[in-house]
Amino acid sequence: MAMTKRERGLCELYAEDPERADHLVFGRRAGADRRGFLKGAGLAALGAVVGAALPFHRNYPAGLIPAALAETTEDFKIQGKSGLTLLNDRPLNAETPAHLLDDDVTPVERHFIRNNGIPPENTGAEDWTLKVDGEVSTPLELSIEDLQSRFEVVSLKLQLECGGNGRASFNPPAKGNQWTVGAIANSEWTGVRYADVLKAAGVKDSAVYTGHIGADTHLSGDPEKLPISRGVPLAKAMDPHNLIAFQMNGGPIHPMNGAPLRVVVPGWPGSCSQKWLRRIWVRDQVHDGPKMTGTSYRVPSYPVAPGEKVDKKDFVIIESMPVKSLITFPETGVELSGGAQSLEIRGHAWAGDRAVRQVQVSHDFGATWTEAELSPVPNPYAWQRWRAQIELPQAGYYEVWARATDDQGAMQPFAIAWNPKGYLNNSLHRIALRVTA
Ligand SMILES: Nc1nc2c(c(=O)[nH]1)N[C@H]1C(S)=C(S)[C@@H](COP(=O)(O)O)O[C@H]1N2
Ligand SMILES: [Mo]
Repeated sequence: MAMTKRERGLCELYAEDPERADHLVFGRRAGADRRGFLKGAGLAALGAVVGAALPFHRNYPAGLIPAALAETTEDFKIQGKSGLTLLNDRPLNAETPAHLLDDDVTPVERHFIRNNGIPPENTGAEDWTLKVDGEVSTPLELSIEDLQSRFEVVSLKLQLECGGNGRASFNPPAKGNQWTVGAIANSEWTGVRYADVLKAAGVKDSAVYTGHIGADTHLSGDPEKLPISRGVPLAKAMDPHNLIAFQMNGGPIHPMNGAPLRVVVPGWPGSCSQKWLRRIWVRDQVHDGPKMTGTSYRVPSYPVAPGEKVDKKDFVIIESMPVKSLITFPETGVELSGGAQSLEIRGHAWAGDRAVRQVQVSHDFGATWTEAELSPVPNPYAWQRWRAQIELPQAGYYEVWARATDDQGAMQPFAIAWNPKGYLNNSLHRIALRVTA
């Protein structure tokens, strides 16, 4: 099923020629001030487009697509999931609208799905086995019961984000699933520490990387081909927060999220977290399974211009994901009555291998920022709740923007650092609000 999305055309219009796009959408005069200064017919047209007057219109940047126009709501039904937006049905890919990610722990039915191939039909736990081999002194073959009895069982809230989350906003567009903001989740995973299992197998000095093999099959139907097989460097593999998980939120893992056994390597691209896990192959070289090589889950090693051609040899493997935040309340597009008012904004923030230091919110197109209150993290690698109170001075159209800063001072940018495959978009999240008198 191919989905045509409304904002695609708008994004392309803006990609080609932002000034002309402003002119077409708002009637803003060509040659008018680049830094937003809408007046006369332009301002009236922008107001008509977003359905309200713009109290902070003077700050509205030129060439910016209003958040009110970049919304999609396309529900699809899959057993045990609700409210997700379908991006592709073969392989199945579905994301979660931001307002449905408001819970501290993401409910199973709202955890996004990112499949590269065809999920296995049999996901029963009874006869499932995990093999650990390669550069180890004692290769292992373990049932799920073996894992539970031989190793300490732990539960952690862990954020899992697809490396391509945010791809839909790339200009020029990048091929692949057009994730907007919802390929992120923070469920509670129960399992054994990945590191404990490696230690039990006895990692040899020759080991440098792990490789994961799952039970899903290639779209082509070729049984010799794996849809995806990625891994992590040994040092990351040994982090005690990586799990080999057999439960999700205290119950069974959803079949589309990797039942009955999966890896969860938080903070790195979701693709490191193999679902339907059958084998961990400890390697004496960087793992070279499907989607480890070429341009998959890789970015240029230096900044590139939008649309620039990049030599394959200049791509490097993505490791930690960058600092990011999401506004989960209110829902974008919400209409509030009563004119001037105070409003709570809330969401989550996370920062890959790093910690979140600060979250700020703006409701005047970035002219001023309000500090959000940040809740303590329940365990490392969980996302963090933040809340901010904003004052809306009058009826009109507002955008609320949120940006997080990590513990090394890296801040979410306003613009996207473009790369050919559309990875790592951590530009700030924007929502639209309308206030009526
Ligand atoms: N076996 C297997 N594991 C996989 C994938 C896959 O297609 N097959 N997709 C990966 C990718 S790209 C991501 S982002 C995460 C998504 O996990 P989820 O579908 O549970 O949200 O799973 C990863 N693990
Ligand atoms: Mo992914």
